[in-house]
Parts: sequence; structure tokens; C-alpha cells
Amino acid sequence: SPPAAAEPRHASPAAPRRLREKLRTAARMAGPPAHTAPGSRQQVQGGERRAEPATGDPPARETRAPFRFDYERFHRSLRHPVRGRRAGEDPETRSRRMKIKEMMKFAWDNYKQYALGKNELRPLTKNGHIGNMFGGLRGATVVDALDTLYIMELEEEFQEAKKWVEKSFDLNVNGEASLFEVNIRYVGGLLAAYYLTGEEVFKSKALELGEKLLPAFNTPTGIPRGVINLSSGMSWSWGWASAGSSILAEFGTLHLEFLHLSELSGNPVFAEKASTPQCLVMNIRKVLNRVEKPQGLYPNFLSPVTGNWVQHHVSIGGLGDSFYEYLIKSWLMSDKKDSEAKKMYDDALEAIEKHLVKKSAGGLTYIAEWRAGFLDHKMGHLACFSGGMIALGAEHAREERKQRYMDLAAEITNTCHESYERSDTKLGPEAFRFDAGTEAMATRLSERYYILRPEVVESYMYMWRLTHDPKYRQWGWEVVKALEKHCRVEAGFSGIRDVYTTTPTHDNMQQSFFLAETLKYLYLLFCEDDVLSLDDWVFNTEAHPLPINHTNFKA
Ligand code: DMJ
Repeated sequence: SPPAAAEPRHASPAAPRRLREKLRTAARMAGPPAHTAPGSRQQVQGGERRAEPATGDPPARETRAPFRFDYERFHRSLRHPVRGRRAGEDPETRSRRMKIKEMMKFAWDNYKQYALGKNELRPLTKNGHIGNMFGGLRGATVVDALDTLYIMELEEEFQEAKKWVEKSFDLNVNGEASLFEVNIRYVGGLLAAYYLTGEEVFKSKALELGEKLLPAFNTPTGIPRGVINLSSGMSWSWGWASAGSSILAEFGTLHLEFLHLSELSGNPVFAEKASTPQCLVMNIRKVLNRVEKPQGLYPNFLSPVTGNWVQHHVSIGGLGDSFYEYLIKSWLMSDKKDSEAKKMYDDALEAIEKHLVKKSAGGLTYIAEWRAGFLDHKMGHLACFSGGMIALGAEHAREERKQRYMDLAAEITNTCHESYERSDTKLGPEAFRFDAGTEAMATRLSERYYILRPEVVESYMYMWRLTHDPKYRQWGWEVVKALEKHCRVEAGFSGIRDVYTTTPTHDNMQQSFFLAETLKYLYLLFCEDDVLSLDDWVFNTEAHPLPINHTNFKA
């Protein structure tokens, strides 16, 4: 949702400055080997260096080696080539994949022609859109598209995007940004581009931007606020969020990227297990583990001041969604070592299954929302990612739950497919309901739109990879045809305002996540499993691939 009047404002310049100093120290440590000056000794502690008075002792060499991320070693540790080996595919699969590649090229070419450097393309008016989510940052579509272009072997287009990042991507901006959106799209996009290509520019931009996000964590609990000024470091809560609260899906969707920022910089500040007021992502879990959860469920609004829930609304769709996703993916990304994340995920899913999973009269399984004890029999398009997530976690569940969770994942994905199937355009609405005789259809005018969202095809992609049931490719191909028919316009792809009419009005917006996610997941659906293999990668919530930590890549 767009920020309304953002309040309350919150700023404490001192702590951010301390954090920035820590990071600068780490950046120095990441530089070439340094030796201590004669007559002095340096102490390395918790990422900080302090000079001690000269003792007259002989010059001591520094004991801690300067940090360098060993890209070559990381690359060698991958179990599959990132773009796969291209073995054993049938001509139809190949031609469908090529069609999706053509769609990506069309989306990119039009963005480049009419909106390069703006955040999104307006394909009807053929101009750019900037918006107010990214705090003055530009080029959201460039950064979101980088890894998709690379994976699809659109080499020339990838070079165009890279050149823009090198020459024009300015991080010295002064504006109010969504911590969540900047993290998942920009930090995630840059990290993925670095891991895929080894190009230093992506790493350095990711680290620089990550540093600018840190002051948002300067709250009494360490739960970050949702909005941050990228220049001053002032942060505050969204004006629309109850009583200055932070949003579960926002502060719960930082972990994957922040662990990689720590990994690449050698600086634990992004993820450190601290009990100071500046504690960062690991601390978020501590707060969540401390607070009592109604029936084991996680409400969507938490006070960053008290660490208590502010309102009892629970949803696996908007406001809650990617918090759950990042728990299971944190565990997978840690090479199954992060048992805290796994336990939190298992417990949360158990509570969701017990209290929110329902079956309609017509036999469709869905996940309802919960409002202080009452169920709202509605599923948002956003909640449709959960089929893929539950499938991803199923094989690692306790023995007696494995099949049950796999069935649940398939049933939810089927319900989301029904929400597409029951529309005239074969694209799904923003939200669909199961009440008053309605099943898997929007009942409100305001919920009939489709803005090129990825969640349904995301679940098709996971379900395909994990079951190889051909229906998922078939369903994905239906989406391709519907996008071509209803969303493709002269200069790009556009969202539509009503999925229940075959002559829909376009919303004149080519969302950056269409290039980052929708087209990437569709493409992967028609690839062999070794392209961005799930053995090597987890996808962040914007579909940017981040590597599973098979080994320690410190040089
Ligand atoms: C994307 O930015 C991400 O998938 C996010 O988690 C939810 N919303 C959009 C796509 O619908």
C-alpha cells in the first residue's frame, strides 16, 4: 500500500552514525592487507579497530586476516551451472520458453525506450513512472530485471542494464523509502546479479545501499520502522499502520538479504546477534519469540516500541505473507542449519493449518484471514505464493506431515488456478472470496483487478519442480496466452482493471516485479530443473536468487 502521512517520525542520529562507523571500519577491513604501524598495536574486536598506545614492543602483525569474499570459491561450490546444462527437452517446451523470453525482451525494450532510469514503464502513455516507494532511488525495473535478463541469456539487454547501474544508478538520494521494497527489489536484485555474474559493481552498490537502511533498526526493540529517509537516516512508521506499528511482512522480510550483506562485507552488523538497541535481523526473531502469539498465530502489526502486537489481524496474504516465506527459506539458505527458523516455520504452519485452512462447499481448499478471532473467508492473490512455499517445506516436514503438506500445497495451488479459470480473461483477481455462495471469485468491484502479479505462477513453478505433474506447465502456458491477449499493448505489458471482462481497461503500468518475478517464474517453469537449481538457490520474495550457503567463502 502506498504511504499516507507517515508518522510518528523517529530519529536518533547518534546510533546510526555508530552503525555507519562500524560499516566503514568493515569496508576498510575488506581492503588490501594492512599491517600495524611500528610502535602501536591494533585490537580487532566485534568488527571495530581501536589503536592502543605504543608500548615499545616490536611491531606486531595484525592477527585477523582482512576479509575478502572469495567469488571463485563460491562459484565452484555450486552444484549446477546457473543457467543449466540444457539436456533432454522436447521442442514444445523449448518453443514455449522462447516465447516467454520474447515477452521479456519486449517488456525490457519498451522500458528502455520510453522509461529508462524511471522506476516503471507506463506502456499506454509511453513514459516513465517514479512513484514514492523508493525514496528517490530510480531504475527499479533495471535492478529488478538484471537477473532475469541474465538467466534468459539476453546478453545485450543485460549489458544495457549493467551499464545503467554503473553509470547512472545514484544512491545519494534524499527521500522517504519503504525499507521492505528497497530491500527486496534493489538489495535483492543487486545481490543476485553479483552472485550470478561476479561483477563487483553489483556487490558494492548492494553494500552501500544496505548501509543506508540500517538506521531504520534504531528503535527501542530493534524492530525496524517501515519508512526511512535514505539521506538523513530518519525513520518512521507508515501513516496507515495502526498506532505507529511495524508490519510483519516488512520487518520479517529482511533476513535473507541481510545475511548475504554480512557474508559479502565480512561485517556481522547486518545480522549480528546483539542485545544492544541496534540489534538487527537476528534480534527480530528474539522479539517475536518473546511475544505471546494468539493460538500460535502471528498478527500483522507489532509495535517497534513495546514489542507487543497492536492489532489482531492475521493473514498469509498481504501484510503477513513473506514473513513465513523467509522462515523456511532462511533455513534452506543456511544449508539446513538455522534450526530456529525451521522451528518458527513449522509452528506457524501448524497454527495456520489448524485455524485458517478451510474447505469450501465446492471442495476448494483456501487459507482464510483472521480478525481477532473471526474468520474472513477471503484469499488475496498475494496469498497464492503459499502453495509453492508449503510444497518447498513439505519434504523437510516431520514424516507424518510430509504427504499432508504436499497435498495442502497442491490444493491451494489448485484453488488459485480456479481463481484464474473462473474469470473471463483467465487471469486472477486481486482477492477472491468463499462466502454467500461465491467460490474463488472476487465479489467486490475494488478486488477485480490484476496488476501482473507473480504469486500464482510462482506456485506453479515450485509445484512443477517438486512433482513434475505436467498440469502445472499447462496452467502456466494458459497464463502466458492470457497475458499476451489482455495485457500486452503496443509498448509493453499493462495491468488490467477487471479480470471479468474480455475488453478490460488497462492500468497503464508495467510493474517492475513483472520482469523480476512473473516472467522469471514462467521461464523457469519451462526450463530443466538445473537452471537456478533449488539445490543451490533460494529466491527472495522478489524472485531474486540468493545462494544456499554450502560452505564458507571467506578467502
Ligand atoms: C512483489 O514485490 C513481491 O513478491 C512481494 O513479496 C509482494 N508483492 C509483489 C508482487 O505481487
